[in-house]
Amino acid sequence: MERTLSIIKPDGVGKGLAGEVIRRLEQAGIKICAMKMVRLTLDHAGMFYAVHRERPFYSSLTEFMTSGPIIAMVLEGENVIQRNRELMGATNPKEALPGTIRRDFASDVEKNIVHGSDGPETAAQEIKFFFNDLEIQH
Ligand code: IDP
Ligand code: MG
Repeated sequence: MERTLSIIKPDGVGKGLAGEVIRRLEQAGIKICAMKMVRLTLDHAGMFYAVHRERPFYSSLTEFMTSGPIIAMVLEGENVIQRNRELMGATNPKEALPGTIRRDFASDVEKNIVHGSDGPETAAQEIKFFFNDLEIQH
């Protein structure tokens, strides 16, 4: 059994897509074992995306991530890291497959509706960033 962190980004919440994203996760048989709505500060967005610090889009990305509330979720299931990434689609919605969340709803490569951890180590780190053990259902 594997866990991953999913985020509905400010554009997803703002466009009223939280229900649609959650519906797709549930329909895929993925268990949601934690959920909260938060608004990140610039410091927290910077820490969350620290791996992208040197990238040209870092400051725009971190500002975007603070532009409104986000919904963070812990997902659980077999191979859920990869399965969530498949539901999300490629980072750039133009390259994402039809039927994926990003292809169906994202406006551009930055405002791409959802985040999903990319591997077991980042998943563990990212889950800890948002949730303590008491907040995660077993
Ligand atoms: P991922 O979210 O598909 O894992 P990453 O490469 O980890 O993609 O990038 C993190 C986030 O940074 C993306 O989801 C997107 O919001 C933003 N981003 C990635 N590449 C670009 C870019 O070339 N221009 C603007 N924003 C980008
Ligand atoms: Mg990533």
